[in-house]
Amino acid sequence: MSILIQPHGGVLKELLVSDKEAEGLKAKARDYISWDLTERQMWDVEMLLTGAFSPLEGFMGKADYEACLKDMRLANGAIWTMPITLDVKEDFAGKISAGASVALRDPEGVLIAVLTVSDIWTPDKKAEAQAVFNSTDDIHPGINYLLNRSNNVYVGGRLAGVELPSHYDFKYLRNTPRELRDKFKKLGWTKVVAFQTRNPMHRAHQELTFRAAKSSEANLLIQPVVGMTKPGDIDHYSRIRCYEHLIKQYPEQTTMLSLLPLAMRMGGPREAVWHATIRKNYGCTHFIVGRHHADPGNDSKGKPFYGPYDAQDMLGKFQDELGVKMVAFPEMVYVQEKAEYQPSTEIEKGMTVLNISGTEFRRRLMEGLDIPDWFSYTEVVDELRRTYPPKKKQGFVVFMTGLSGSGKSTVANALMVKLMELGGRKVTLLDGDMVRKNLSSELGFSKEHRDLNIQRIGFVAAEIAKAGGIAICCPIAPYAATRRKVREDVSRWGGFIETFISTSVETCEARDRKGLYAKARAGIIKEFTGISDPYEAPQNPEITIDTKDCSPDEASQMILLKLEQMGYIK
Ligand code: PPS
Repeated sequence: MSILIQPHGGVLKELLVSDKEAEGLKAKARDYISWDLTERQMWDVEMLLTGAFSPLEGFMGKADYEACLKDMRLANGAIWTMPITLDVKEDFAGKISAGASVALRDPEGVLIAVLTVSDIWTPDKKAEAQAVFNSTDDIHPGINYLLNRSNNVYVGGRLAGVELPSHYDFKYLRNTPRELRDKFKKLGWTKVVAFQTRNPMHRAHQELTFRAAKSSEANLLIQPVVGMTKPGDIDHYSRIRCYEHLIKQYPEQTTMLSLLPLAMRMGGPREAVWHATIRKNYGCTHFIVGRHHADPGNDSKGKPFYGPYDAQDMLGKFQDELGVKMVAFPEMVYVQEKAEYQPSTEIEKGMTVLNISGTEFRRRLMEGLDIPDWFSYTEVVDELRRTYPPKKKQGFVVFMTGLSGSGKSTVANALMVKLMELGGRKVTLLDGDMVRKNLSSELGFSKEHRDLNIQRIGFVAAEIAKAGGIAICCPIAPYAATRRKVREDVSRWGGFIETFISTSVETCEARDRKGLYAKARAGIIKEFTGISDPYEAPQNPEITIDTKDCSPDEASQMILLKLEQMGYIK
């Protein structure tokens, strides 16, 4: 079957109402119940309102959701591979019913859109994970978000857009699908091949995009994702400064850089089809899919979630019907004898192939090591070095976790003094009791309150790491998913050293310095960790210390050695 390619896209469902209607909605919305959009929902709403998610006209109702999970289509048969749902808390869902109008607001309270509710339901999230991601292993960022971060009830319904979420950065690189289609038309670009990326681009990417444009006889759109990407990715500000250096290396008039406000799910094959659908909405005719497209990496047993070419196989099945042609590429590698990049599948025998993996590149960056010219442009590397100073200059967080009385605070105090003695960075101690007094005085010890307490500690610690300082945290932090969230937040800016103070409950109870275990046993203190409340021991902490076997001096020395081994202190 030949592919029906529509230059400048298919039907766009733009959901923003006219200025006059928007004024009317703003007035009416004062009486509507409000939902404060989460970060991911903000990105989804922006994509919906601009028509980037056409043919969706709002958050999916139950029939579309079920068809999407089962058949990768909407209920009317249109291809749609990724569920786009509005997740809300149970108590909020209890206050609305079908037909209700909900004011969707940004974190500052600005009205973004009005949702007319069609469906409200409680999804089986594990079944969703299995259907969409082919796994329930929450080491996968998309599954982690679904199972551990999203709210439990889904609300579907049409959207009437009042205004797009505002962005103050790189405005000149932000285009709606309508704007891009119009630009392509004006420039006479009838064939456009889109390149998606969430990483800085180096010479291999440049060669790949050159070849893709050449082989499809199309103009090139470099459209990096600036919404949510994989935790640990390089921030979009630094990446865009890099793309702006790189774009100068392309022939003028052939290539355009534009930002994509998408929250990725790292869903491999399904995600590739979704990305291609989105590109059609932006007026592209071709879409590049390389190795490991939107790949989440390995599962908790070390096995890849998806095969390297699963995404290409999946889009291959849908491209004709979708009307977007896939430009499939193997990995590009550098051939030393030829001093050029070539597809890994086309290398002649006896040639020397050079490659630097993403992990190796980051290691070199972090350790201030050489990055060869054949790999990247000096301007790009310099830009990244500005963002990622070597580890010995970065901030970091020593996050201790363990039972009450396990010795966290004592070790933390000893460590703080030793780090201050070393000098070079400011050190802040966020002790459990201290935080509860100063930051979380209204909180108790329910799961919800404990999570809130740890999120606050994580927020402050991440800010300290961002500013290049050291934070030592020592809460109980009994829940693994919450600790993981803190790790993700901190890792954006610096090191995260999870330190499991593994002292057993028997030892802690025998010590019972504050007399709390006795009170917990007597039932005077409820929900006491280790006695009447759970503690999920870390599975892969950077360091484990049992204070039964060592003094605070020795324990803090062990942490210092670990920090030195990891490169954070000299
Ligand atoms: S949590 O779960 O991380 O929010 O707990 P955290 O803020 O670290 O707890 C700080 C101290 O509160 C005392 N305490 C309790 N701990 C556990 N369970 C219950 N129900 C409880 N009630 C009070 C306890 O002494 C914790 O101090 P540490 O420093 O860990 O001994």
